[in-house]
Amino acid sequence: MPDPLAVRLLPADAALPASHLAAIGFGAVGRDDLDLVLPLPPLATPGIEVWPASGVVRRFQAQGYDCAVDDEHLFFRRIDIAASDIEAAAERAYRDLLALIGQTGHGELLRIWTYFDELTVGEGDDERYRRFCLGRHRALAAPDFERRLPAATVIGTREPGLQLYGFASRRAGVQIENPRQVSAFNYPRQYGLRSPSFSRATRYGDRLFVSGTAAIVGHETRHAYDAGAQAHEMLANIDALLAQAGGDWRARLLKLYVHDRADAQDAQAIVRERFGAGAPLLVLNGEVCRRGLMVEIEGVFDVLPVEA
Ligand code: 3EB
Repeated sequence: MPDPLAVRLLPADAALPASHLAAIGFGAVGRDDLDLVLPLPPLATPGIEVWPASGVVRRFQAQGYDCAVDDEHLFFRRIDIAASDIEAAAERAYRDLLALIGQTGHGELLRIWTYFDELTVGEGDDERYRRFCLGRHRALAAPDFERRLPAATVIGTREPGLQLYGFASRRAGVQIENPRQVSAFNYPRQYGLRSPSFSRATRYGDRLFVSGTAAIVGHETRHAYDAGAQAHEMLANIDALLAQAGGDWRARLLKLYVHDRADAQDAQAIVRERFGAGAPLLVLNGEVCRRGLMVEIEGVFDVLPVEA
């Protein structure tokens, strides 16, 4: 396959290519031809992420998911507006997802995004994000499952409901962990009854799917409530991860999540300092998985050819 899952950031009003696996919007988009519109208001230039297909696309529904498949990939998405018990909803969604990929033969999960409301509401082990992690873990736990976890993002929205999308393949990706961070699946007990089930990144051919990355070093939050210092720390994490993946990488899509609108400009400037003024960057208003974390970044990267 020439260039699988070559996502592009397009202007919010761009026409969709005739054949695409998925098109995702953010905030009030004013159009109805997208596969999913997430309630995350853009805090800079709005855009849509478009995932081109390789080959003919077939759309169908199965296991509570709306799906699209091309020659090798499965796009899946689910909207569960009634997900008030987040632990049960997460377990259901991830169990159904495993059933789905078993059914279609796309057994390798590459990348998952999950969004829900009131992310950090509740105390201690009752916090909704931690209960989400519990339900997800219950669905995914199996012998050696930590070695096969997809890259992931979990971000809080202001609208009720659980929304989830991602990609699976017939071909496996390669798990990449970050030497600067404890693997999330090995976080200690203090962050919840079950650790978050995701990998820091998935390498898939010449492409790297980087999980949501915050100002966590080891397993601890750095610079709590300081968006500027956290932006630098999260970029140091990204650089460590890219180095660990090997080679030189160019960003083809970056998403910066900012908890407070007031921090958007500074955080964006810090990211553009690192990736360039013209980097394909979406800045979105959303809540990060721990109180005190003000910013998070994720990305899709391409490996650069080695100079002869
Ligand atoms: C962190 O590193 C920040 O639970 O799937 C980032 C990306 C985070 C994914 C997840 C959580 C998740 O722990 C939070």
